[in-house]
Amino acid sequence: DQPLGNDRTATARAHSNIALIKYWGKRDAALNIPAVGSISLTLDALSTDTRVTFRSGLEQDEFWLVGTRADATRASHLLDIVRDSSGVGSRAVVESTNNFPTAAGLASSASGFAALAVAASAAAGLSLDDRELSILARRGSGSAARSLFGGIVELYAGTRDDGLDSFAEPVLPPETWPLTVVVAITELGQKSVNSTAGMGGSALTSPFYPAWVDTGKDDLAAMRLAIANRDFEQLGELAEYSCLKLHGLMMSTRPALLYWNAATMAAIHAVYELRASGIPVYFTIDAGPQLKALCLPEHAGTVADALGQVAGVQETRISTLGHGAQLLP
Ligand code: 2P0
Repeated sequence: DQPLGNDRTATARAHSNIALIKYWGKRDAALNIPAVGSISLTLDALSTDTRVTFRSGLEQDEFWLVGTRADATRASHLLDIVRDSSGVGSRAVVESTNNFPTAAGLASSASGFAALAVAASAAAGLSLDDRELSILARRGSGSAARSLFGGIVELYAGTRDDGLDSFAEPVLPPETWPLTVVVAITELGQKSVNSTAGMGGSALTSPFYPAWVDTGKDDLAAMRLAIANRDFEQLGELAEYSCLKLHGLMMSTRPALLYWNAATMAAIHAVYELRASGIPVYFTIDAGPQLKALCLPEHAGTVADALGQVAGVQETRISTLGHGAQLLP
């Protein structure tokens, strides 16, 4: 379809990511500044393509997710920031597709807002550097700041009130260390409590929240060291620790955030059994019931087979580390 003469359009691709050291909680809700830093892996197998078209005469922003009109509120919030800094006044059509089945409950605000930030800023004629793009993506969703970059990535909480020191940076490029992630999907369809609401609840009600924020820096430092030493066992142990600490925080929130189902728990035990049998594999779990197993490429097939046999696991998907967000021609 040919854009109209006065359309400003751009398309970008970004990959999803999973955190090894988790982000949960904000120090500024309006500017979406995280309370703790986080470290993640960008995943090659899960990506979003987003086209943004600013079109004069449109009355409101439109968001189309895999061909279906969806709520544009959060996209509009990011588009407003781009309009404010570029002088482009028009509303926009945002069209997003995923390279994975959207019904599989893997739809990710990380890849979505990273692709939106890159496409919207380019369509509006802004030339932002990587740090500015990461901050823009963070305004849409904290985890999206990390999807700007490939490989292993750290998002800083920063200390400034304006959030200009809360951005992500690459720690290791994807080719440097061939880490592999096996995603075990235990539930088709996204039924999770929204993360923004969930983390607000944790900050307000969990007695564990102050300890979570206090200990975050130590976890980041330990993970940075494990990465610098290419120490996979240390990386895996720290990732499981951060994951279980996060879920302890979630479970101690009122009302409780209990994201696991029976298959999630069975998959945790399958990972323990694989490890007892000598295969170095570790798990992490986000704000949902899917388990992600971290391993080295030579064990990915064995890990995927074992997780695929766990009662309640619907399917598995193997991912290597992916590249950062990019504009598409
Ligand atoms: C993470 N999660 O570090 C953690 C672990 C989920 C569990 O980042 O409110 O969707 O949009 O900034 O980025 C999910 O939170 O939250 C998340 P907002 P986001 O990956």
